[in-house]
Amino acid sequence: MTHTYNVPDMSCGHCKMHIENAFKDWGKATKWTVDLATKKVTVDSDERGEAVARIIADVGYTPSLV
Ligand SMILES: [Cu+2]
Repeated sequence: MTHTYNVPDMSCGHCKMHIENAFKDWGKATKWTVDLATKKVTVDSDERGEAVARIIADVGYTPSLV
């Protein structure tokens, strides 16, 4: 299942790397894309949307459903 979130408070390459690393460490997503231009994070995972959102929130950003 694909989950997409708006993350308006990510602003630079550091933010992108931070979130990408969080999903890498999580190990429950098969694919993730962090797009700074559109401020969207798209994640393929069988986990619930809340779990995906929590990964983003835990590294300091504010996800909201698209
Ligand atoms: Cu940043």
